[in-house]
Amino acid sequence: MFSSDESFATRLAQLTAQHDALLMRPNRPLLNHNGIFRRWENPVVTAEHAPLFWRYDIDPHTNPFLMERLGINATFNAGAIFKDGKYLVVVRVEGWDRKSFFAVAESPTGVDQFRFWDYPIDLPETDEPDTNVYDMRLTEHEDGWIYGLFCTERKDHSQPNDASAATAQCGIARTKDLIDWERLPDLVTHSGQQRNVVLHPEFVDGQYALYTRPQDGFISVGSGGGIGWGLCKDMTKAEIESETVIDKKVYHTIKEVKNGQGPAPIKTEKGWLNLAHGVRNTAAGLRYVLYMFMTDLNEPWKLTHAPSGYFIAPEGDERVGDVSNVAFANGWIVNDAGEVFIYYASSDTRLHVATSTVERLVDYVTNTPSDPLTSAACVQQRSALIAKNLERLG
Ligand code: M1P
Repeated sequence: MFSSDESFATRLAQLTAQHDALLMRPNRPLLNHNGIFRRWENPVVTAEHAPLFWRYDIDPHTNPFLMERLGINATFNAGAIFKDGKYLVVVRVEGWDRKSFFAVAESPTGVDQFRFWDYPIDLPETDEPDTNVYDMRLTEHEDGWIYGLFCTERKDHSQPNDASAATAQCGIARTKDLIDWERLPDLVTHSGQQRNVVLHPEFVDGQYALYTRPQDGFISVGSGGGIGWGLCKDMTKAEIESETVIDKKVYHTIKEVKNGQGPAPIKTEKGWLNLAHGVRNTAAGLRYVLYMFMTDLNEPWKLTHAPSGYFIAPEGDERVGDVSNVAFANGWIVNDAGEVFIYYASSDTRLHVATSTVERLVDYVTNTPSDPLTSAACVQQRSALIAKNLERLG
């Protein structure tokens, strides 16, 4: 039962204290790690991080029971950027009403104390309004703009009798400060649908370069072969004439069913570090994991290194959520010390951080053997490692 002596003011004070405590809760790295990255104990942004004034009507006259009027369901799949010494994530926030929107959360440390700015992003629309927008990838382009590329989802009007039929395309907006956004026309490609489109930070052959993910349907990529690459002359009317698959789906691997570019790649002396997600099917449904690869510094459409298997897979509590068994990342940050903050979401529900360094990730990507693709070849690969180690151990 509700307590009868609990006044509006008392309950608001309790809610405020709990919320403040959550936002100020220190995070700590987990002791066990694999040498590649470290997980942190607490998720960095959860639905409970949303300000109370986004969710409650705090006027006792219009909301005497202090009810949550516009609840938040999930906070996940965030773009990320390091700006003026602050770690900023552009979070996919999903209301109880299932619609997603973008909101900036800011932290002084990158691992805790994330606090949402007062208002969500007021994203302008095109002539064809978006029904749902999500998964923004931020790119600080050498042209001086910060671009946000995201999925815009609309009803598929070619299937009027199917209330769940949708189409996915790449929406584009740009900004200088993450506050005022200019909406540009959606990307035009010659594939049926697009999701997971990411802008490369530098011009290539004098043109904008984009990672794409061509797909035939809304969920199934169908004949879409993997992560694509295409050039476009002008982001204010972006069109890609032809897409080439640079990282293809492969039978019986972590990216057998589909894959997609994560955030914009990180430039290193050895090449571009890329983070992506791979999807395979199981009897329990799709399983999403993260993997990494490196592309050539001067020809970023050429894959040079691909470590075997996954980089981050959902673990423990991460495995359960609105869409279980999903690890997904579309944002990472390199700070001035070369530390890397990988913002990954678990099961379409909450946002976590894993930390590493550019040096470690380059070592991981360039020195980890690649997937030999068959059981027998994997045994040979592992036996070679065992033999080398046993010789060393004497
Ligand atoms: O539900 C898992 C993910 O599914 C989609 O990713 P993809 O297009 O690669 O299948 C996206 O809707 C993503 O937001 C979501 O996390």
